[in-house]
Amino acid sequence: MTSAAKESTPTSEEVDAIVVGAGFSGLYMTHRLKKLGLDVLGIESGTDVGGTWFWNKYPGARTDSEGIFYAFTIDEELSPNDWDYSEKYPPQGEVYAYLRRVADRLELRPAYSFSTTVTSARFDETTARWKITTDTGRNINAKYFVSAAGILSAPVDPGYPGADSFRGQCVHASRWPEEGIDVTGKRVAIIGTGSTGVQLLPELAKTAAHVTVFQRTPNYVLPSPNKQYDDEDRDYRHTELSTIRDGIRNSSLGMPYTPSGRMTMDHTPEERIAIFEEGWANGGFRFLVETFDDLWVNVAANDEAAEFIRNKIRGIVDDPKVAEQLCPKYPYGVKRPAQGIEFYEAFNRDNVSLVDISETPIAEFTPDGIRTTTEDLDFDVIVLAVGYDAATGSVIRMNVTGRDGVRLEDKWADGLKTFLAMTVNGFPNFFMILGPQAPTGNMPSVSEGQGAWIADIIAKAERENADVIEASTAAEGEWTEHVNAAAAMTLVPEGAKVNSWFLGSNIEGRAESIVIYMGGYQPFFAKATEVADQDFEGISIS
Ligand code: NA7
Repeated sequence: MTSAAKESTPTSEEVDAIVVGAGFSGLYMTHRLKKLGLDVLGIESGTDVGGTWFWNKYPGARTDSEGIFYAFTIDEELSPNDWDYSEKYPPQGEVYAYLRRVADRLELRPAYSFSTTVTSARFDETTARWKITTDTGRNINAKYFVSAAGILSAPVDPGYPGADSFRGQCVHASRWPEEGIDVTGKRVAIIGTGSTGVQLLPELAKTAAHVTVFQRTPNYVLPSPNKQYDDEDRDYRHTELSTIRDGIRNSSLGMPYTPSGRMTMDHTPEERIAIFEEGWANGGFRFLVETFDDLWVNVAANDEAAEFIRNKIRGIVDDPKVAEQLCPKYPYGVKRPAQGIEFYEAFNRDNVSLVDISETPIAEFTPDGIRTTTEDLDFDVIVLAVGYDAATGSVIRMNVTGRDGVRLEDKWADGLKTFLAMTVNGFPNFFMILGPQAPTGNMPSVSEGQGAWIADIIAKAERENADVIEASTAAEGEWTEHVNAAAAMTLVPEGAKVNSWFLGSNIEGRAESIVIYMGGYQPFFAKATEVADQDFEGISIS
């Protein structure tokens, strides 16, 4: 090699582990790997830690999980009683502040390269190292490569014709600018009625001249009974931390809610209504978990819940035509239901209107706004609340290539395959947190549980001086079969008809494949623990 050629060869950095992402999952993983004594490089495309809570700065953004359990359990370093969220469903700013505090206390920032995006990751079989490249021109070799890049972080681009011609401001809600958008007196469009659109509408309607909601599929929006936490709430969290955590460990959604033990059709119509009313008052995921145990599996039971919610919508929304347009006609829970604060009530305002784009689709963006198949509407601001390529998107977009040059995207082309959602055959020393086939619900609980399991297997490999950790084809096949069977026992596959991200059905051309593990949080971690206790059976550490 000539000296000129040598000079132009980009130099490679060597680290033990790369962790992509600085949200709940990435911060926890980086902390655990650093504690093992590994040289860890965190890579984060944002300018700061926070992940979801760094990006989603749109008005109204807040958790659907209660603050008392939306946190880590790393007590030694974090002194959990030194902080409290001020509200039951903490707003974005408070969760962002919490994660910044975590990063400071655990001294994680120095491990991170911010404003950096991984552009490719390739497993080099001769050196058993991952070769990572970034958009900032870095080439890094790492023994371990962990994607903590987020379950809902790869935004969908709806690709409307004429999008570039629009003269106003158009923004994906998850890229809301730091300085905010002043919508006072402006004409605003919100496209999408998932959790994001549902949180945005009431907030923007407070000051905008007019907000037009473009709805393709109506959502089930459960109330979010928010409140300021008082001293009693704080005392409860401080003194009952272990009870709350036991509740999480034994739960289906990583939330300390106890299933009712009731079946819907065992009750009279009057009893059912009374129980649903209580669930509605408790709001959010409590409705799903605490009313009846069969809403996700029994069509008749689901019909009862769905009709109860539709009647609530009809009762809240004054205009019967709008109310009917807002009523979902598919089973409750097969698409991620949203939680809202006065979402349906917002449609009673004079400055809010609904365009049902299942009837009159958006044809194109124009310089002045949006053209549907029947009308032209002018806007100053268009907000895209159109969702994400869930779980797979953030991983696939890193162009991950494993053994024999196989791309992860191609491996998953006919359907998702993992072992325990965290490892993939053919992709040695690669791990995912909140990747496909993971349980869903309270995300910090899942992040921490998966991060701990990954830290344990890496610790074992390090103790044994092993080069390669790799799930077997058989283990991957059995787990995937189990994940698919668990989904088939529920009504969730029905969501494919209404673009549910639970099945990847919101992504054009994507093979339908269940993205989340429907078996639940407790069974997932029971299985992961069993595998670990049996010397990580199904995974070769060699
Ligand atoms: P979601 O829940 O995936 O919702 C996206 C919304 O955007 C949904 O109403 C979609 O309608 C709509 N959408 C998507 N693409 C289009 C196009 N091309 N045109 C019109 N409307 C469209 O995303 P969110 O950001 O609201 O929430 C994500 C998660 O964050 C949520 O599930 C919680 O876990 C927290 P569709 O239903 O596909 O007809």
